[in-house]
Amino acid sequence: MSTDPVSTPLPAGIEINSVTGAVHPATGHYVKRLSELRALFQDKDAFDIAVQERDDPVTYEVVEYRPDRSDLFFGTTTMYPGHVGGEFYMTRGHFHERRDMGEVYYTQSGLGILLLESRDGISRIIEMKPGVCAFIPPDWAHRSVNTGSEPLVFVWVCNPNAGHDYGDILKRGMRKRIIKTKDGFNIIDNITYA
Ligand code: PAN
Ligand code: ZN
Repeated sequence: MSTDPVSTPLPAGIEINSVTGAVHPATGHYVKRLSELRALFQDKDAFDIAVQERDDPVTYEVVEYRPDRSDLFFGTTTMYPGHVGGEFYMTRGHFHERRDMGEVYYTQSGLGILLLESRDGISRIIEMKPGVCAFIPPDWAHRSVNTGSEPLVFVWVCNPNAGHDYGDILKRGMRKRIIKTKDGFNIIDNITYA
């Protein structure tokens, strides 16, 4: 096999700031504000008040480095701390469109929970803390939750063709919710799971 630069990407070293999640150079970036995440939280009254009182804060942001013509891409997700009516800030959560493609989440800073759910409804959690590299098997839904008081920053690595399927999780939710307690968190059943 040749390494024709026209058909294969070249090696690159990308700087990742483990505290801010900044990626340099980056090829893409988006932010999610709290108001975009209403469907996720159980307590809609607390949600509406939180959006207004907190001035619709950025809840998480995603930065990516996507080489052309590669079978891998990676980036960071930075999740800010907070909760809505005791339910910690979380990502939307998704399955991959490609059911044969998993992912890796490597936590850089902060504390959280990676909530996983198989198609047949098995729930698993993986603690997110610096040094823990989580393996997300193909066809497991995944959502991250910041249970700490600092930003939760993790690096993810995936196939660029994996795609995101948000529909199922958005419609029915996940089976578990992560709730704030006096000195940590609790995992409870989601009573609105459809
Ligand atoms: C991650 C997620 C990112 C944001 O890059 O997309 O953490 O979470 P949501 O996409 O669920 O809002 C990933 O898992 N990519 O496949
Ligand atoms: Zn994913």
